[in-house]
Amino acid sequence: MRGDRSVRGAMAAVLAGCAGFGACAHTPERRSPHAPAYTPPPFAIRGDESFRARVRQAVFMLELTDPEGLKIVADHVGVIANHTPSGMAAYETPPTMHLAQPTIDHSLVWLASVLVHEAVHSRLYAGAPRQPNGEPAYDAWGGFEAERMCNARQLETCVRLAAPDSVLNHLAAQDGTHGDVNRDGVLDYRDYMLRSW
Ligand SMILES: [Ca+2]
Repeated sequence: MRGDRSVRGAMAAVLAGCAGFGACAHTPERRSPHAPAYTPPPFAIRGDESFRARVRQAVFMLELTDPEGLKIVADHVGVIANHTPSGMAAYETPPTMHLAQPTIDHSLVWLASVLVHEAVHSRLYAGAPRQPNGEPAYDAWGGFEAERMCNARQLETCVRLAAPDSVLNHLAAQDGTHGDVNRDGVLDYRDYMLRSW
């Protein structure tokens, strides 16, 4: 919440600075160093206003404390959409991150770290070798080893964001199999449908 107000405050300051002049002479060069420009993220955020505000807050948190993590999102995600369940549709054009309500309602630190986790899936998808059908193997970007890589980067974000020990311990204890919801050793559509996040 604090981060979003800061963004709005900075925007309001810039707007207020222009409002007093008949012909606005505002240029980037003349902008006060205390009123940084607000640069919208290079991905679309699709959902109602509360969803978009919550995602913007998480993005702003990353901008402040894990800009490298935010760059992964910016480079590999085209749309962040309110959708059940959560997951990364890396194969869509543009790559689309789905976020369900339980993830949105989680702590802001957790949400910010999920943005990075899902973006790493998309980065893996983009970099994986293609099969004859033009698609990478699912394991290369969504399998157990891929999940471990995403969890590791998510943990790094959580450390940078000073997440509570409970969150750090939860992530550190993950073995990459959380997506196998029915615990049958196989990741497939049934697990996707059973997701509670
Ligand atoms: Ca399964």
